[in-house]
Amino acid sequence: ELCKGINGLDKIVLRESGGSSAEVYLYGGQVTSWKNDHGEELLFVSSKAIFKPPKAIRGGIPICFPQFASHGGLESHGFARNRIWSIDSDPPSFPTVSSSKVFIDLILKPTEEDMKIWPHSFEFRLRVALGPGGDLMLTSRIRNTSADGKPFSFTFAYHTYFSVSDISEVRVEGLETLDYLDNLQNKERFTEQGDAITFESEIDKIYVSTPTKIAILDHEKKRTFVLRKDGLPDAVVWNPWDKKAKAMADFGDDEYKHMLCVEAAAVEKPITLKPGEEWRGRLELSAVPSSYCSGQ
Ligand code: TA6
Repeated sequence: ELCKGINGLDKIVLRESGGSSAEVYLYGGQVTSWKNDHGEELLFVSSKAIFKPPKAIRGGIPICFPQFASHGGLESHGFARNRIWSIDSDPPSFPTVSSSKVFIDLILKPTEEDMKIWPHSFEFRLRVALGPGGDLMLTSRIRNTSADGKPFSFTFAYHTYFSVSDISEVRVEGLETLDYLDNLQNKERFTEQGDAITFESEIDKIYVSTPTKIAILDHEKKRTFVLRKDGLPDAVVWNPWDKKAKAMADFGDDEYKHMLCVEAAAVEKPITLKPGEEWRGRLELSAVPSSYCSGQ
């Protein structure tokens, strides 16, 4: 249902019959909560997050569009996460065969102001859905609605903040041996080592040409997040660690221990749309019990 969230910002609460739930703020079209059927919060939102435009909400699933980071001259991560989205009352039929009955459709179109900084007209339709087992599904459909015949290019990410019990006991599987651009080393290209990724310091890597499925194993919670993506060839892994955490006003000094960003993205190769063309990017998250023990 539509209700008032923090600072009176509008948010939609989705409840699934099995007990799982999700919350989406119209501000940023941003998911800020995803709970399993035991009411456990699966996403991280900083206790110091600022729910006040134009500051992006620190946590949940920020939508990075029309650019990821500063790959295109706009403000970091574009402006979609800094805008108030609308509820899309008459979405064109959603071809995805998601069996979910519980969803909300949001839409974002550029304002005059936006057209000054990014002179392209688009319609960005976002569907946030809860599946029968509590899976969270996000589908973005971005259409070039320019009348001037001009194509446009963009980069994109679902900047997902996962809640983890202890970052030093988390492993990520599915990215080993892949190439990545290291944001901490001038975006230089490297190849990842041969086994699961573990964390003992700041990481900011854009893995390119990644598989559709990535697993994030939380030892203490005996829980695995499974991230499935479609139309999003890259995956960004980020943890600010202690120094960077302290430097962020909207992030608690110790909170880096309890979060990890694994972001389904299209960064290395921008997406180009001719007028009338539509791009679709899907993210499906599930949280399953896992018998993983660290050091395995
Ligand atoms: O996703 C990684 C990243 O690009 C990092 O470089 C860091 O800047 C992070 O995003 C957070 O960006 P933000 O603009 O939300 O503070």
